[in-house]
Amino acid sequence: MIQEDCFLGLDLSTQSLTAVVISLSSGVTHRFSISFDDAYPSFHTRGGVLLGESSSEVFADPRMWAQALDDILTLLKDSNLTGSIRALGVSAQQHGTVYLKRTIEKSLEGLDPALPYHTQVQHVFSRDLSPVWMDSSTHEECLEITEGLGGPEEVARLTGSIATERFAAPQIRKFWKRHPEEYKKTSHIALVSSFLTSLLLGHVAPVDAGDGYGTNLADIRSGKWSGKAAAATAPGLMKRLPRLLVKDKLIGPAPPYLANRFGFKSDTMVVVGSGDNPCSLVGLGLMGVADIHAISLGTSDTYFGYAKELEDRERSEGHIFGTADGRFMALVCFKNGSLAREAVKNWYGLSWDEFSRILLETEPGNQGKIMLPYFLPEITPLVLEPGIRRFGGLQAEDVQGNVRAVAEAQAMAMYLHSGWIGPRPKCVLVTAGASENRGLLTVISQVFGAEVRSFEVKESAALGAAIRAAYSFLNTQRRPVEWSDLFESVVRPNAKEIVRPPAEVVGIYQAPNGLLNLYEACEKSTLL
Ligand code: XUL
Repeated sequence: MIQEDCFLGLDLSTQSLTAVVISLSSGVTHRFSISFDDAYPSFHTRGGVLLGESSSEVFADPRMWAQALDDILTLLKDSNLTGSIRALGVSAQQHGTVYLKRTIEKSLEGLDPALPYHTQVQHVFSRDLSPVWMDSSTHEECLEITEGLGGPEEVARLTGSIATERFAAPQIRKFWKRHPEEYKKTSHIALVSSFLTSLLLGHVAPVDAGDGYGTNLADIRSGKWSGKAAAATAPGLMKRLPRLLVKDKLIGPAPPYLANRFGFKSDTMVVVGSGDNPCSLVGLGLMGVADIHAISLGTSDTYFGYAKELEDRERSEGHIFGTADGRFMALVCFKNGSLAREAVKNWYGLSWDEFSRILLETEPGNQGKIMLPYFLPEITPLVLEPGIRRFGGLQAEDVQGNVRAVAEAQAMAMYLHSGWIGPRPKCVLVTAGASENRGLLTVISQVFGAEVRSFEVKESAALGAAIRAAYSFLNTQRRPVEWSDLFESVVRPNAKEIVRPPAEVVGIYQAPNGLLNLYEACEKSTLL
């Protein structure tokens, strides 16, 4: 029997590791997922992370990620899938940094196929825990970097974002300031995506521009690390950074460990890894498409869209990242995503079905009742002290009012903070865990006044990583494909829900004195 070419995408998110296998004729053929809290109790994570001394410090143990990689590849092997994978790619939560000693290269070269990854790489870390994207403890370092680079506008112009608490540069600076000896012992600083890719590749992997531009360290015009930004961050940083690739490419064949331990073919290729949002852009079929935007409703909520050219816009929030085709994407990130929705659901002992039904049955505009849902410190707008604020007579015991208020707040914050990206989209694609909640899709379509679509395959980041592997592999094999060919075969057939808002409802939010205006005023009053 001739086995069809398959491609594997892995997505290491905040709470889980997911694998998606695709074939060009059948689309998504297999999905697997491992939840960190359930599978690895000895790491004591909650929601996949560990809190530091203060709740603004948030970490994860990279050994847990290595163990999860071993376990998911074993699942794929036990399902007889690894032998048909022609190329694979990694997607991962963005911004987290992994600190590696010089010995990493030797450890990866000498991996023994009888043993799992984590027992063999446990001593290669010069920093035990990796700070992740939820960490907001580096405000001071952001101010120092901003001063070093000549002000916030200059940092945003150079690197695509103002100095941002969760990004690699301020995190590295904090590590260097507090632990100079450990910093000295660090030979390589990987991002989560390049760390996982390094394990698969057998040596230290490059970083792509999707993830690399989310560091405050790259010059987004030249596509190179910025010596100036590195110098403003920590001494000797340039030589510790991996190679930066502006466009996707295959970075090597799978090493013998992958063949001998998991049954991959020795010519299985590895594509450069990327962040979960740049991968979702691909998994939603949005490469080259600027008039449709996307929302990912995961642990974080993100709003993003593709941009062919870099436009010089005044901007103090939101980010510019690279894309697989060497172009750009604009993104805004909200920390109070699924954790805020879940907290409100749990206050009232509701199921997700009941939560959704309340959103479908309650009046749009919530009779002017508003919540600012900062259960955790918020990224957009920047709120370092968490707290829930209620306005317009919203009472804590009002179940329906609070459910509607948290969903409307999240959708309105996305609308208000995404205006800088460009013309409003004609359609919004919604993905990740909560995209199966019809109530949330309906509220988003009402606030945006746009058609909203969701997909059968909610794991768009892992799917995007698989598509990126397929694209690079097939084009390198002289079997040219366009992104749109791949989207036709594996993304579009999966559309599941389409929600269109009635015109009279949109006015409730978007009219000059509508709820969006009121929400903006509430936000401003608490930020001052
Ligand atoms: C994006 C961001 C998050 C992480 C976690 O800037 O911080 O979306 O990628 O998934």
